[in-house]
Amino acid sequence: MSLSRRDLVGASSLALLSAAAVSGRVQAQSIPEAPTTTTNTMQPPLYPTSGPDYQPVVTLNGWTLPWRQNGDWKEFHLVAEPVEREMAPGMIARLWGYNGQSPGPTIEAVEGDKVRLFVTNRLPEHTSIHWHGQLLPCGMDGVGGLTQPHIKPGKTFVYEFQLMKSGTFMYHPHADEMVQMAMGMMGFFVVHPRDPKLHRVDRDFVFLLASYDIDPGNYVPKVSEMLNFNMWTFNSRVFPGIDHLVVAKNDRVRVRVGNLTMTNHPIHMHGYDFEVTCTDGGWVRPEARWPEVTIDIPIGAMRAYEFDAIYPGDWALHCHKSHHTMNAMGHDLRTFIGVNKKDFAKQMKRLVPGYMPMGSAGMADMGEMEMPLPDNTLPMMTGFGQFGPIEMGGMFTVLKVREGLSAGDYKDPGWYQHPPGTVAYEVKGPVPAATRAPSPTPQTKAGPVQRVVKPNGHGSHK
Ligand SMILES: [Cu+2]
Repeated sequence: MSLSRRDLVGASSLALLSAAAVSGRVQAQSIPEAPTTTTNTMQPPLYPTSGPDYQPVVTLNGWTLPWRQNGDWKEFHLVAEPVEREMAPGMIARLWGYNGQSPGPTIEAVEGDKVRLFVTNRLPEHTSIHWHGQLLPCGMDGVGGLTQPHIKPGKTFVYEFQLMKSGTFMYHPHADEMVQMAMGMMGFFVVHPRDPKLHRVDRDFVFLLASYDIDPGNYVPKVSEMLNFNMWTFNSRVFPGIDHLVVAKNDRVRVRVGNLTMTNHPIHMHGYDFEVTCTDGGWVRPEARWPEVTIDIPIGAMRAYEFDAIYPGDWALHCHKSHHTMNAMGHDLRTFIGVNKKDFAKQMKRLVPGYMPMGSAGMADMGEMEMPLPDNTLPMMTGFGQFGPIEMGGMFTVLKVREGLSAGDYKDPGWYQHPPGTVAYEVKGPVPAATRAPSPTPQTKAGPVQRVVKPNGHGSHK
């Protein structure tokens, strides 16, 4: 039987009032181990071994934090520390994160669970953790200075609360936020419904949007940046380093996205329409949903959308701000479209030996160009598909829907084998010239020629 919200609120407020009395104060020797990882490959979903059943999430290029059951409590141990994150092959960022990576591991639990979260600080400065979206006692809200003393370097704090509702939440510091979020400190917090049949899907993907400003050739983000970010990431990875979303045909799929950048991101998915079913405020009632193909993820917000994967293919999934599907570039790049680069290059080479003209017909040539780059820098647009260069970077990945994948199989199935006759193709042979549109109405001394307007609104020109 599932707990009603009323039961939960009643039971939990009692539990919360007496949490310390029930649990006793935790002693240092009973702190659970802190699992850690330094890899950036997606770990298989962590299926529950006790308690209510649920379909666990998968974290793109990430993992879920194992917990320990201790009496009534699910215990987790997060360690805030400096980490190295490969953003894509060829570029490492020196970030701050949790348990070996940025973002930190995803926390998963069930509505009604009592969770005890240990947080150890191995950063050079103090921190705290805010549990974004959770309903909890004020003193567990993690705002340094306001609801608790800061966690000093070397110290461990404990947060204890009962999970009041299922949904899509996150965690991040509420201490020196400008620095700590710019350095990559964040993670997902998914609470599954107590009733396993409620909001059940077959595959459930999570990723956080983060932005960094890392100058070409550098490793550490500039933390004072307000606007001019150059690395736009899903889970601190950029295309072509972002995992693909691998899905079996006819799966019910949920994608949960949270935004911890300083701008909004219109996330667009090709091939499907879908509905937002959950925000960090809770589940959206079915009668309040509408179809979309792009959803804006506001700053400091989460959105979860769902669809039935009935159309096989390789479908692009990306932020629709075109500069967010680019890797580091000079923002002062001049536009040379329409410039005759031969004459220009001759003059430039006299001034700048080794000057390379580019961009006079657009910038697509940069997608396949092999140009020497500074160390630890990714090409601005890169990545290859089965038909050529994809010319992307940043917030771009692929939804791969395939027939016949078994449940729990997230291996990359390779590129989609298009059925014969279903791919856009080039016309062979002469193509009729485009007909010219009628020229504007001529002016005469007597004034404009009157055009006879037919009832259907079209002019009388032949
Ligand atoms: Cu964006």
